[in-house]
Amino acid sequence: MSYIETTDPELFSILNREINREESTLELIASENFTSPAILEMAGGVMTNKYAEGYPGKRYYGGCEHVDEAEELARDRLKALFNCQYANVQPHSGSQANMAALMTFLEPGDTVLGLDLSHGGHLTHGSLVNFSGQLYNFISYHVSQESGRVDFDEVNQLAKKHKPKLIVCGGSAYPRFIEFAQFREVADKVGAFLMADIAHPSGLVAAGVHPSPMNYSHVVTSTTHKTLRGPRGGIIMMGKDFENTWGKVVPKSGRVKNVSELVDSTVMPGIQGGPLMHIIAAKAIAFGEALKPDFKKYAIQTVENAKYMADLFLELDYNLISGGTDTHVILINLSNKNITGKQAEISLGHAGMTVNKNMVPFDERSPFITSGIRVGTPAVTTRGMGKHEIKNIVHWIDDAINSFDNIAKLTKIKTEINSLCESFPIYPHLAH
Ligand code: DSN
Repeated sequence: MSYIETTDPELFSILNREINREESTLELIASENFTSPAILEMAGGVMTNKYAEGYPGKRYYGGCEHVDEAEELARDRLKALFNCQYANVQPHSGSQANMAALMTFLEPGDTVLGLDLSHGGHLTHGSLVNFSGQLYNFISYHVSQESGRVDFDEVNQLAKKHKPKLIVCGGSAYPRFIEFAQFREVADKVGAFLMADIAHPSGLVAAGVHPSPMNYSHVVTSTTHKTLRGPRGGIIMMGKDFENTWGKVVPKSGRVKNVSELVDSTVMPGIQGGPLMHIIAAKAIAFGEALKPDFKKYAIQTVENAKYMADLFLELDYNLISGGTDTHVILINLSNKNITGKQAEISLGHAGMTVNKNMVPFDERSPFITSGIRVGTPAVTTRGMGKHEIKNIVHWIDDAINSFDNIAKLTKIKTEINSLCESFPIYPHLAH
């Protein structure tokens, strides 16, 4: 029985429409996924009621004995998953995780290098409309026009010229492995910290199908809901904690000895108050799931599906940034297909496939129109789809792009997709 159905039919019907949308369409947004029913249950559980400002064993509120257990388990599992010495599971989101990491290592006005948003970076990597670009002197590096990969000649030049205090690597639309070792080499040359934002590939890193940043980065941030397949949230990790004696991390308090203590205090009380304990407990479930062998199979299949999808797109004369993918992300420049990213997003939406329009490197269109789309395989792989379905999906995408003004054709594709989706249910226990 649903309590929402009885107490708030209006919201119940909205919820059911969303369940039906998720079940009956193909989710191809690279940053989305479907959590397990266990994670959904915990995220909707009673721990939402608990105030627990502080950290396990050091809270500002009574009655924290059980949420302490959940947070300790989340931290321990996260450390085991990424083989790291320090973990903070409290950031409410990836942006909060990045804000805390930057505020730990930097003072306002410090110089930082980050990947340009329109070349695959992220808002929190120095965009002027974001706190990062407003508080710090971010200098953007780019991908090379020829290879679509990070232009390390430029990164080296910028590092030499601007002497950044920190370099951020990673992004939201970068189809290739993040080059942690190369970034660390640049950082060492100029005495900069290296921060790796692995929000996108963290599930692949956990499963060992993407290189790990832990031995190269001073600090690592991620979301928990993309390839990692947990509840929506953020995390901060350090492969190895180090003493605050490097002379560059400014002590926020005389009592702080290690950098991990600085990160903890920057998250809370620095930028957040009460942690979302229901979400932290749900993160613990997700990390537990990711430690199991099935998760590795899922991560391998996610990348295989993306590589196969990329090959099929290339056969159909699509222009893929960097010529393919190493991960779950494919970034397509649609300029040779006479359609904008915005038109493609709308057309695919009518056909029952969800993607997002995306700037491509050197894009001449605005972020509201764009020349590209970003496509990802984590969610369809979680549903159990493999090569056979991927082949159909690419043909449907191609048809929807070629027939973007033909509503009858798009509706026919949607019917076929609805029928495929019925064979790959996500949450049968929620069906009405
Ligand atoms: N919005 C996320 C994404 O789609 O990649 C990044 O924060």
